[in-house]
Amino acid sequence: MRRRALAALALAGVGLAALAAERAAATVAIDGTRYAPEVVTVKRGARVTWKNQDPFPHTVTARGTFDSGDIAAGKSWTFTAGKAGRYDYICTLHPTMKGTLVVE
Ligand SMILES: [Cu+2]
Repeated sequence: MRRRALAALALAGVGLAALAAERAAATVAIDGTRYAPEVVTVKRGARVTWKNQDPFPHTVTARGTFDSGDIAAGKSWTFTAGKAGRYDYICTLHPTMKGTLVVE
């Protein structure tokens, strides 16, 4: 019985660790000339990675805050969200592409 309770506690610990990791990192796909999801919310200090799945380059650009430069086809770019705020960004190559990063 005691062993079973300990096993349950260990599993709960793994769940919490997974949750913490989820808050510490997020991924945004760039696919079909769109960011998916368009709005992503993370905790301060989280690493956010954009993965370009299109066969041509894109950027992730929030003027004055962050700018990936060209992300080639199949490549990714990671930004560490250091400051709380709401950051609207675009792709400078396709300015109709819009996304928002919310840092809590
Ligand atoms: Cu683009």
